[in-house]
Amino acid sequence: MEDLLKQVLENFAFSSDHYTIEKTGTGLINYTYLVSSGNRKYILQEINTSVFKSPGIIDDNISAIGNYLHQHFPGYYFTMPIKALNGKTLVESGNQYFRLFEFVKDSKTFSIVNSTDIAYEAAKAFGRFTKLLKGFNANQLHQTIPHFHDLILRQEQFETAVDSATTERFERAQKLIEEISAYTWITTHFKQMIHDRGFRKRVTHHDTKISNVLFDPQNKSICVIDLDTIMPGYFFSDVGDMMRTYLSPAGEEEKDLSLVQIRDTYFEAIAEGYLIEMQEELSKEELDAFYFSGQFMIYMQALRFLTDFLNGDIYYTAKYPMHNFTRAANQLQLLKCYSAKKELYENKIRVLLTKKHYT
Ligand code: GN1
Ligand code: MG
Repeated sequence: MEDLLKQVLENFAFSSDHYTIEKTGTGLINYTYLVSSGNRKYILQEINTSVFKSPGIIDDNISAIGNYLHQHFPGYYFTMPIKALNGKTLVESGNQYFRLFEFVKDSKTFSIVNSTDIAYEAAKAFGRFTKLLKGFNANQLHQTIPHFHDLILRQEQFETAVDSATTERFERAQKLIEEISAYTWITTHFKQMIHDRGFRKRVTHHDTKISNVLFDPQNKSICVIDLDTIMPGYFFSDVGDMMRTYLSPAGEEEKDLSLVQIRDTYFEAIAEGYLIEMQEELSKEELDAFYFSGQFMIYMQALRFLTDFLNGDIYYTAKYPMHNFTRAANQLQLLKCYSAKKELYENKIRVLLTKKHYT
């Protein structure tokens, strides 16, 4: 591997005795390295091509968006990959694909949200991203993963996995399969929503976990990162993934389910941060679905983890035998806790929307 990385970096004019490489990042899909050279740092990333089958289209999307933002909002910070010596931002080496980013100076990321100010900042950053791109024709973007957040497809994939699982995996998961089936109505509801004209396709990030926002030393957001799944999509993907990943003090890896909880003030922070940017953009139908966003994303992630467990851990990196099962159980617990808040949270949104200036 080291030789391969060396070879890749040569494409960016790095000479091998002038830098060090270490593995970094918490993503479940791509492989990320921190490259240090003198007082400069870079992020080198290998794209996982079993997930992203055509890496070139990610590159096209990022440059289309980057160029638009640069032209219309020159002050907006957007991380563009660095050009290699041949002028390209995507480097292929032995059927593996890499890109290099400058490490944003003095930036940091969080892996868990531990203050409402951080949740607010992140939600505002993702809302602003979609808002600034409202004049950009989302349909010109490629689908980097076709049907990525199509819950109808995820439901079908889950049902196929239930039917084709080994007896051992099926028996281990049987109780969880039964419990998750009580939430199939979420897929039915999604189906109705996407046929409703009130729901618009916009430029959506599709992976709004907290580690995908860079913060400055004062804990203000600098920019959003991890741009691979930027595609046309619905606002509820982004809002829902924030609910999924910011509301609980324990993340999706937590095995002790009693630690999975929902924090009301974090719900408020997400809603305030996102809506300060996006309230004017969203239709009445979309605003009405604000709370549902969380159910949609938490349910979909529970399905995806359980599907992968039933399929024998072929998609998400599994570090121990029951890893994807445990992740699915964690997400189902989160879904139960979140669903218990329906009335309270729908009311919070109603109150928030009646206040004109809520900063
Ligand atoms: C994957 O690799 P990462 O952490 O950026 C996944 C997301 C899931 C997430 C769950 C392309 O994201 O959809 O929400 O894991 N990305 C892809 O942790 O499948
Ligand atoms: Mg990602």
